[in-house]
Amino acid sequence: MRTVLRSALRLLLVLVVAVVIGLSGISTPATAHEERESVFPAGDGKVPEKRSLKQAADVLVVCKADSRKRIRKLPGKRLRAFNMRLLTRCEYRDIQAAVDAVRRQRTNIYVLPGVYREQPSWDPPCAEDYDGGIVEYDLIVSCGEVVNLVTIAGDDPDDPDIKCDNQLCHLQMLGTGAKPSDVTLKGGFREDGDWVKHNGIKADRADGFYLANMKATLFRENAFYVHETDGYVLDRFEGSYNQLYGVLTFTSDHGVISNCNTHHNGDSGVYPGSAADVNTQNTNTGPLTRWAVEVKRCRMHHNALGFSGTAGNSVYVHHNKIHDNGLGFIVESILGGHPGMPQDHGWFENNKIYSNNTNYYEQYVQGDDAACQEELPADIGFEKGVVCPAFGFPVGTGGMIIGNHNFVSSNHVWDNWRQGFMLFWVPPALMRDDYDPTHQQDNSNFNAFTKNELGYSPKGEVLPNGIDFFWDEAGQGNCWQDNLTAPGKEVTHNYALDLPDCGNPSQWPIGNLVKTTELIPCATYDRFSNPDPPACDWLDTPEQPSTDAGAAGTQVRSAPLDGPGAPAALVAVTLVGVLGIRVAGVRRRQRRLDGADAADAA
Ligand SMILES: [Ca+2]
Ligand SMILES: [Ca+2]
Ligand SMILES: [Ca+2]
Repeated sequence: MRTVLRSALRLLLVLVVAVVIGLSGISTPATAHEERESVFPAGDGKVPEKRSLKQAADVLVVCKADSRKRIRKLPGKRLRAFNMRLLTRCEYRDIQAAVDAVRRQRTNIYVLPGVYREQPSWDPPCAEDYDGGIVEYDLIVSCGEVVNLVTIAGDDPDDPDIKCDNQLCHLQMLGTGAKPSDVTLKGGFREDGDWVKHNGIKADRADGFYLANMKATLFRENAFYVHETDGYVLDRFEGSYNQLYGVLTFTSDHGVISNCNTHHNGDSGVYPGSAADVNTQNTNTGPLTRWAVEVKRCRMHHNALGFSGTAGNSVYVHHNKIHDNGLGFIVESILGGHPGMPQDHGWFENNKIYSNNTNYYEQYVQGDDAACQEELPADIGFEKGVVCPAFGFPVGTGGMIIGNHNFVSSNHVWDNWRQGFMLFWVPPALMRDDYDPTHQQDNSNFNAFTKNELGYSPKGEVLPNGIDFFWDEAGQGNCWQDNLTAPGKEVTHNYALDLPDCGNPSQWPIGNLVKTTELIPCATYDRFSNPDPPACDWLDTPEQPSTDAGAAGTQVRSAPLDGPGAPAALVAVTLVGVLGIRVAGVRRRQRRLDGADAADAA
């Protein structure tokens, strides 16, 4: 009987969802980056290890005219001597020129202190016919400059696999300064005010790529980008002031992203999207023994999102500081077009996740004079810290999970004014155009939140989260256990009962649609055409919670919404809500038209 009811509910839901789409004209959010069809690498590679100058098969050196001057200012005699020695071997003024000169696998390229603009990559003859569309791998090989300042492409486009086989495999690119910013790759803007380039450095099918001690800044999309690559390390780098990501890795495996500083990016600081789906058959929830990428000892701050991963599968994220973003981190199963859906097996441990309350929507996107609405990218002020969020996500949230088997343990989480963690279900039919009825509950199940320290800083200052845990009551196998609070406080959450513990995790796959449908209006956010979606409160700054919040016995919980009439009531609520959005949307369009008429008349 229960099964029948569930199936009926599921069908009803899919129908509602279909109606929602039809009525409201919601288009599912576009992916933040237009990318070619991508596949996972074979997964037989490994994380590369740093090579010394002596261990390299070949050594190439890149420098600028003023490198000598900069080297003299470096701290430390040994570091200066090392740089001076390399300077005598310098043959290239541009990083791409050195990459093009590589003749042997396992080459080390040393990049000496300087600011690299890579002018030869700006308008090469091969890019003349490029129309701005999706860039296939063939084009990356023949003319990576269409989108990248520096391209490392390791696979022969004419062999059938995506495995690296040319001289660029196992390439190491090493900045030689004292800190990443001593070697800066700067995109920035052209004279006409447009971006110089989409990406800073792209490693494409470049197995074994190792980059260290560099900064890349001001790109239309990403500072660093690793794609279809098995085995890579990005260590000690800064990625900042980019319209999308500080670092993006996509359909890649055996990665390490470490010791980084990523800030002021319009999507996220660190984004391992569609990470290799290596645990898709694993029915255990962490800790893991195999992961696709390890992200450690990074600072991700003042981005729209600190860390994100659409289909962020098997990401091991630990010992990072994630703070002062709009949203601390998210792994999700929302956006279509990402291999490896649904998301699964993130492992988040020993991170400090705090004060993620920065509202870039109000600051820079909404309102008539909003900086992000400037026509020319050069006028927006990215280099001064203007961040233009690419998506509408709940400001004031530590971590948001829409996926399965995520293991969230021993993190320190405080001062996130809306909520510490948010566990959520999204309907695949609505978000990913996946109408297979058996997929409709493919998230969020078997997630565990254990031993997290909530609502106080490492110094012991009481700084509560709005609530510690938001759950939409959906999914099976989810549990919360042994989470710690300040003395005299209780774990706060929005569930009417006690949150299920890991001995007796959640059972009922269909959640509270009132909570779930919060997402729907917010999903219509668009930086340009819908910067302030009606009925979406995610983009408002939540009030700072009082330090009295969460005192034992003062728990505020939502009223239970169950009983036999509930599903129908919820569907009705959903429909009414959606109609509301539609009406509001029509009104707004009308207003805009009126406004245009008025402007014409004037
Ligand atoms: Ca190939
Ligand atoms: Ca190949
Ligand atoms: Ca997956």
